[in-house]
Amino acid sequence: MSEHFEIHPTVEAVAEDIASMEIRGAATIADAAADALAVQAAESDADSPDRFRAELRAASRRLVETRPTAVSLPNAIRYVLRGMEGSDVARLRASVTDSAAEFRSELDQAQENLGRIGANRLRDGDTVMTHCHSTDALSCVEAALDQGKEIEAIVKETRPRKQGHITARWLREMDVPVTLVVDNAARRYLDDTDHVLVGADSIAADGSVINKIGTSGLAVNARERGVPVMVAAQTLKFHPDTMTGHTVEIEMRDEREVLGAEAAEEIGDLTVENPAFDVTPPRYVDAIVTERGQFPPESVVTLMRELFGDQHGGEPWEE
Ligand code: RI2
Repeated sequence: MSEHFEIHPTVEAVAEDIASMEIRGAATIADAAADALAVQAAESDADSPDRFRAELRAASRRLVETRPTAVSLPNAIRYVLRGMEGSDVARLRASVTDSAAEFRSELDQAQENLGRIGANRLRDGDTVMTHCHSTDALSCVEAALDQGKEIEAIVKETRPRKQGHITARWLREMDVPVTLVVDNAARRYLDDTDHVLVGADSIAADGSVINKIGTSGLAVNARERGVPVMVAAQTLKFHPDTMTGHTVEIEMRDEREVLGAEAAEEIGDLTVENPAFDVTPPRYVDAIVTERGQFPPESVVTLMRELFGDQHGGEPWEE
């Protein structure tokens, strides 16, 4: 039987907030997870290096099990745990807090660099269509505005949780004119759109983009209307397991996000399905914009090999 290890209340709270989507968005989840591990390390009262490492692994497992699709979460945890080294608890503690701080600052830097690269694709006067809420995608708009370009946005509401509202709010804070449309209106408004601009929760080795449910339909429609699809995704979104044939698990969320208890009762016996993400095949994507440059989706595998090629074997949080 595995021993029970103390999980810090902050880690517990962050795990709950990720699961309930109080903390959401792939980059934000990664940032919060790294920070939670730093708290676990800083406040651990483990009396031996083995005990300290075991605690950090237990906290990591608690975080990694919250949501299955955004690979930024395990990638963040791998980064922090790989930095854990030292022969005594004090050194181990310092290595984890340093590693988490380094991860978080690289994350910020990567998003800024990505934004500048993505902004080069946007011309003065362009209109982008967004889906869901992605900080990577919005960093491209922000950088374009910094370059003095005028950008407008058509924002898809994004059922079931209407995360398009968050995008609309952020864009309005940047003074970008926003037109909010229901998801079903997207094809009609593609005629007024210069770029579809979305984020990603995971990028597979073949260049498939795993993003909020509805992205694939939007991309197919955009291709039919001749509108380019740009995916803003830091390399933190690259899914290393897909290099060895694994597929990305699609999270199924509570049916109540789609249909409330009262409405369900009124309709009668039925099945409600609520997949949070879908897979857009690479042929519908024009460019994946990362902090390392922009890539045709089919070529991301080369960069993935460079970044993850040497990572084999078990996960660092396994017992
Ligand atoms: P950033 C979100 O998932 C959306 O699908 C969004 O496109 C993606 O994360 C990336 O977000 P959810 O957590 O990392 O809302 O670009 O289910 O912020």
